[in-house]
Amino acid sequence: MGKAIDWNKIEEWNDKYLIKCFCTKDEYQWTPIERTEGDYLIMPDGTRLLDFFNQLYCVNVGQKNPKVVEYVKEALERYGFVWDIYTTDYKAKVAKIIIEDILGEYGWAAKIRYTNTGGESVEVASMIARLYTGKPLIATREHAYHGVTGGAVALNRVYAGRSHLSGAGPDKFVRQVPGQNSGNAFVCPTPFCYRCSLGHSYPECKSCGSQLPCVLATERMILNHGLDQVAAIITEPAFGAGTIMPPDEYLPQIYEMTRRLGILWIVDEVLMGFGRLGEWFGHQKYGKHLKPDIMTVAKGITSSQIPCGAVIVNKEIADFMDTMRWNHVSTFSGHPIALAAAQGNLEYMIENNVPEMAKKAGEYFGAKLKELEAKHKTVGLVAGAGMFWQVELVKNKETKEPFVKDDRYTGFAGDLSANPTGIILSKCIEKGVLLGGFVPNTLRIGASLTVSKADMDKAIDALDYALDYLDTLV
Ligand code: 6DF
Repeated sequence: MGKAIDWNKIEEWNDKYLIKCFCTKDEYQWTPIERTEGDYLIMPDGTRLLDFFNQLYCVNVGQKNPKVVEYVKEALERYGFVWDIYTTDYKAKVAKIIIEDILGEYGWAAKIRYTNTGGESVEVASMIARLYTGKPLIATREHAYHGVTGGAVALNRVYAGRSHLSGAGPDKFVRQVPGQNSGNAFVCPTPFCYRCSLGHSYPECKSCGSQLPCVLATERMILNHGLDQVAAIITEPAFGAGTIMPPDEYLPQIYEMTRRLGILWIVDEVLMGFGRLGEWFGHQKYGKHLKPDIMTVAKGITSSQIPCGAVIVNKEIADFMDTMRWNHVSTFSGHPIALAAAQGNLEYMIENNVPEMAKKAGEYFGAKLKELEAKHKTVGLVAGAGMFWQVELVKNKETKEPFVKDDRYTGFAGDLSANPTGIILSKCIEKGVLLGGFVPNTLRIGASLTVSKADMDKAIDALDYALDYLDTLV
C-alpha cells in the first residue's frame, strides 16, 4: 500500500477548494475512494461499493485491467509526452486495430483522428461534417447527450447536461449559460416510445406508414431547414445519459433517410461503443448494413483508464481530409500513454471477445430485471441490452404516472428527495451497491462488460430490496 493518506485533511481541502458537480456545496456527500478493483470502488475504511453505474458507463473491461496497466507502465518507461505531429507505434497500432481488425468486415471506416474526450470527438466530428459538406446545420434529438463543450452542448438535449445551473431546495429556476452556443443545431423528436412526445404508442404507430412517426417528423424538419443547409444528423445508437432504448426499426429508418436525402450520418458511439450493447459498436445491434459516415468514440476506447477519444471517418471524407491542411490541434490528442492504454484495452477486448461477454451478461441480467418488473408495481418498463439497462419507475403501471412530473424536462432542480432514482440509490447503498439514475424517473444500470454472475446477482438483490421500499410509497 502507498504512503499513508490523511483523509481528514483531504476532506477539509475538498470542501474548501473544489467546485462540486450536480449538487450544491451543502448537498455534497463526502465519498472518498481510496482505490478501485474490477467492478468495485474501495473507500479508505475498506468499504467496498459494487458500481452498477460503471461510473459514466465507461469502465468497459473493469477497473485496473491488468493488460491495460501493463501497457501503461511500459509506455511510461518510454515516454513523457509527444504531441500529435509526431508518430508513435501506439497511435498507428490502435488505428489499425479499430479500422482493420474491428471494423474491417463492415467496410466503411477509413481514417481516424484522436481526441481527449467524447465531447471533443463530437466537436471534431461536427467540424469535419460542416467542412466536408459546406453546410452549417446538424440535427439532434430530444434527450440526446453529446457533451458540454460549445458545439457539442448545442446538440445536447439532456437538461442536466446543457450546462444548466439550478438552485437547491424548492428553487426550480434553471439557468442556462448566458450566450450558450445553441446555434447551428435543431431538435427532432426522440424515439422514446414509453412516453412518445408525438402522442403515439408503439407498435401501433408502425401502421401510420412506411416510417415511424418520429422518423417522418425528423425528415420533415430536415426538409424544412433545407437540404442545402443540413450537413448531418447525429444520433446515439441508444440514448446513454438520456437513458432510452429506441425501437429496433428506428436507427435503420434514420439511416435509410440519410442515404435518400444525401445528408451525413454521425453516430455518437462515445458511450455505446466498444461492447456496451453486446456488439463492438451500438449501431451494429440494429443492422450490420448500417454504415456511418462519421463515428465518435471515447470512454470504452481505454475503458477510461486514461482519457482518450477519437473520430473515425469513411473513405470519401478521409480522401477529402487528405487534401486539406487540417489546422486543428489539441495538445494531448494522440497522447502516447493514452494510446498505450487503448492498445492494451482493445487487444484485451479482442482476445476475450468482450462484446460477446457483454451480450451474454445482458441476457442473464435482463431476465433478472424482467423478474423484478413482474414483481414490483413501481417498475413500468425494463429495456436494454448488454450492460446498458433502462428501468422506468412509475407510481402507476397502467397510467405510467411518473414520480417526478417533468421527467426528462427537468435536471437536478427543486426538491431532489422526491426523485425515485435518488431513493433507490440510497437503499441500494445500504446493500453496498451503487445503482441509480441520471434522469429523475429512470434507473440507468450497467456494470463492466466483464462483470461476474455473482455481482449481477448482488445488484439484483439490492435493487429488489430498494424496490420493495419504493413500492410502499405508492
Ligand atoms: N457523447 C455521448 N456522457 C456521451 C458523452 C459525451 C458524448 C456523459 C458524461 C454521461 C454519461 C452517462 C450518464 C450521464 O464527457 P465527455 O466529454 O468525455 O463525453 C461527452 C453519447 O454519453 C458523455 C452523463
